[in-house]
Order: sequence, then C-alpha cells, then structure tokens
Amino acid sequence: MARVLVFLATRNEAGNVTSLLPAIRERVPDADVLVVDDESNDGTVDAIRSLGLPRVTVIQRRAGLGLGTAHVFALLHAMHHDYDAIVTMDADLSHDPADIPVLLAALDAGADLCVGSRYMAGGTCDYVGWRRFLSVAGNAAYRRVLGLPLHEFTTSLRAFRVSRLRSLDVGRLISNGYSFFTTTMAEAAMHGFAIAEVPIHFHKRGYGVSKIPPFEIFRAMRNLVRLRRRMRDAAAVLGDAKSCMPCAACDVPYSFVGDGAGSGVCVSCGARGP
Ligand SMILES: Nc1nc2c(ncn2[C@@H]2O[C@H](COP(=O)(O)OP(=O)(O)OP(=O)(O)O)[C@@H](O)[C@H]2O)c(=O)[nH]1
Ligand SMILES: [Mg+2]
Repeated sequence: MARVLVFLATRNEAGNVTSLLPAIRERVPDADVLVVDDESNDGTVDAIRSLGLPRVTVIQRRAGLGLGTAHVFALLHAMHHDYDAIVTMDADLSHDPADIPVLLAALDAGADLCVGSRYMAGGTCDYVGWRRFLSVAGNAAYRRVLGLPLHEFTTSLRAFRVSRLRSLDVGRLISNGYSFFTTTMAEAAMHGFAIAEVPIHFHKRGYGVSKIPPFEIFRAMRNLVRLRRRMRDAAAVLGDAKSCMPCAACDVPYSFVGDGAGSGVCVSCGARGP
C-alpha cells in the first residue's frame, strides 16, 4: 500500500499517546497519522503536539459527538485525501503498532478489510472476568446471528482498502458509539468486501479509564437485531452508496453525511441539516 493513513480516536489519552505515536512512526514510517480528539481535558492534544512529529493531523471536535462519528470522519478523510489504506486503532495502548504492517500485508495480499482478531486461533486478550465474558459472548453472538465466518467484530484495529470504502453508504455506518464497529463489519460483508482476520494480542489499556458507557451492552443487542434484519434484506437495499458533501457550518469539504435531499449530519461539527 503506497499511501497509508493511521487513525486514532482520543478522549483523555495523554498518558498513552506520547509512547503510541512514536511507536506507530517506527512501525510505519511513511504513514500519515490522523487523530480525532473530542475535547480531552487531560492535555492529550498538547501531549501530541509536544512530540513535534511531522505528518500528524489533529482534528479537535466538541465533546459528545461520539466514537462512531470520529471513525466515520476518518474514513471520509481517507477517501477525500485519496489514501490507499486506512488503519484504525485505539489510542490507549490496547493495540500494538507492530500489528499495523501485518494488517497492511493482508491488504496487499488481496483483502479489502483486515481485522485484528483476539478470538481467532492464535489471538489473545487481556480481559478477565465479566469484561472477558461479555467480549467473548458478544463476538460469538455476532458470528452466529450475522452468519459471517469471522471471530472478531468489536475491536477497532482494522485496515481498509480505501477504494472499496467508496461503495459503502457511510450514512449507514453512523450509529451510537461502539456499534460503529459491528455495523462496519456487517456492511462490508454485505457489500462483498474480501475480509481477512489476523491474530493479535489485545492488551489492557495503558493509562486512564475506559469510556464505554454502562448501557452499551443494550445498544449492542439492539444493533445486532437491526443488522440481522438488514442482512436478510441485503439484496434489496444494496447499491445505495451516497457521496458526502461539504458542511456549510464548519466548511470541512467532505464531512456532511446526508440523504441526498439535504438532511443529514456533519461528523466534524455535529451540525444537522437542512
Ligand atoms: N474522539 C473520541 N474518541 C473516543 C471517544 N470515546 C472513546 N474514545 C477513544 O476510543 C478508543 C477506545 O475507547 P476505550 O475507552 O479504550 O474503550 P475500550 O477499548 O472498548 O475499553 P477499555 O478496554 O476499557 O479500554 C480510545 O482511544 C478512546 O480514547 C469519543 O467519544 N470520542
Ligand atoms: Mg480501550
């Protein structure tokens, strides 16, 4: 992959980004980095800037826009700037930058989407107790209900072939918070992406605290039912890719995700239209 973008969503990750960004640069020296930060109040953005690394873009959004729209913004950014591949990952040291070249190699070998997998053979995860149970059971439920031969649906460590992203209606990827990750897997499968998995070791987060809301499990269950229905109707609903537009409120030229008739939402500033 010639032009690669590595994407991190951050909310209060100052203690982690100072080691993560140099490690990314070491593993993929030619890649650009995009960070979308939603009003961290622990100095995350200053910590990133103090590193003085070239080719790191930081987008600062207001708090509350959510993790899912941060990822949608990154996919749109990668398409708008004609990257060949985008790699997404958490910024809390759970994902190892050493896995990035492995994901990219899978794209070079023909995959359109490669997922870092904790639960395929060879993958491991530091979660214990209730958190581990929820994660294992959730991924098994997605595998079974969606009928996809994959072992990982919920972690963010992924590489996408950007040219293939253009076939997706990104409006459909906008979902509350963490449901973005499962929704992306289902939409990619419905659109015929060649999906690969590679085993990873998932570490407990470095510094700071988790941002997963306590009610996320209920959102995940509702999303699973919704995706199952959509996959049943997939033949009827495919072919609905829509382009994204400039946002009149914040002037980002690609961040307004609309329905074509003018109504929609901006994943950069949150403005709604019309
Ligand atoms: N921009 C942005 N980033 C977010 C938001 N919520 C979480 N993040 C980031 O998304 C990544 C994953 O969030 P975590 O809180 O680590 O969630 P998790 O990895 O599922 O949970 P833990 O295992 O407890 O760490 C981290 O890099 C967070 O900083 C948000 O609302 N906006
Ligand atoms: Mg985490």
